[in-house]
Amino acid sequence: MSSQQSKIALVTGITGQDGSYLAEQLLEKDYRVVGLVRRSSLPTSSRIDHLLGDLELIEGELGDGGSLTRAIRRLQPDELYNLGAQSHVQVSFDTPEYTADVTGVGVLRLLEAVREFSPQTRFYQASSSELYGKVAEVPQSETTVFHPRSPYAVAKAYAYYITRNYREAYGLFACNGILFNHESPRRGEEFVTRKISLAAARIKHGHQQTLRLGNLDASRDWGFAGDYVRGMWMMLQAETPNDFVLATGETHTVREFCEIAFARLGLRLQWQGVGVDERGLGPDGSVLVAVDKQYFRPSEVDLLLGDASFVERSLGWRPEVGFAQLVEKMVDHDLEFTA
Ligand code: NAP
Ligand code: F7E
Repeated sequence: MSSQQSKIALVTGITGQDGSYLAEQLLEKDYRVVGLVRRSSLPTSSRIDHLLGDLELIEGELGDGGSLTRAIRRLQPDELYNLGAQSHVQVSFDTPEYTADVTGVGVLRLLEAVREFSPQTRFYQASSSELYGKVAEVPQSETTVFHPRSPYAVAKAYAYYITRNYREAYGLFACNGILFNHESPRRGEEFVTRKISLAAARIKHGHQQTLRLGNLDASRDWGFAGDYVRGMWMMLQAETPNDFVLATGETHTVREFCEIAFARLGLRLQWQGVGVDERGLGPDGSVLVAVDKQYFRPSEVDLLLGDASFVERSLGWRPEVGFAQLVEKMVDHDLEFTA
């Protein structure tokens, strides 16, 4: 395809985990990829530095409708992937109003600009399994009722419904991808999987001694981000717009994630409270995982397990990377990263 015929994709949140994988995949498909980035005093492009020669970046802020409208009006993108958000659940308890504005109302700002200036644009909204919260059934599918448990999840509920509403009211091609947790070596360091893979690597190198975590019994359906961004693209190629769950269909606890991560590096784990010495180490130098209340949330999501059979039936999507493979991929990366 020549560059004149290339489809244009606008990606918000391009500097984040998913944005970087999606940009790679779109460039491989010969898209013209434009990323919306917010101004910052220091560069935030570490995840996309290897792509900078092939990408276009424009400044924009989900809290500022004018900047979004200008970008959409000028570009007239074929596809718009809204991955930008204040995406951390615990942070949303400390900044609920900001989270509502960026993660919730930001979606309305984008949809209004699309409706007004680029109604042919196909729109992807990054919805989340956090919508299920205190789950009404196991596993969770497109028909499971929502019970959000954090300001983040409530903001995502607004975003989900306004996306559906613009599809029904104005006929926009607008899809919600209800994605269960997905991780990678590019995952933010404040999310539990990356915190564990980094800690395991640093402990192996002798740079860190113990690991402090919150709720070890929380259970998540964890997949690989590269698989999930492939699903985002597939949703926007469908004949008709719809809402789709992406998940692996397996759930594992934070404790299990730790066990596989530390075993990968030949490190033995010692859970808090059993035979710990004055340095915080377990017997024979085994590594201590301590529970720290500061990481507990005011209301927790105990268990998520997704049913992705609808997307498999209708679009043929299924994940390729399994749980143990994901953990090992992250730990292997971080062993080198922290050397
Ligand atoms: P992430 O790594 O935290 O990236 C978030 C992105 O949003 C970053 O590029 C960030 O830019 C940008 N952003 C934050 N505030 C913004 C603002 N006010 N205006 C414009 N951009 C802003 O998130 P992710 O893991 O890639 O997730 C992508 C999307 O999927 C998010 O909407 C998230 O809520 C949702 N989601 C994620 C998961 C998951 O397991 N990863 C599951 C379901 C849904 P900076 O680099 O400048 O901070
Ligand atoms: O927590 C528990 C914590 O912060 C997972 C976001 O991408 O996925 C992500 O949200 C679980 C929770 O992710 C620590 O209490 C224990 O039960 O890695 P997390 P999350 O809250 O599931 C969803 C689908 C999104 O949409 C979000 O954008 O792990 N946990 N100890 C801990 N969590 C953290 N962060 N840190 C700990 O020390």
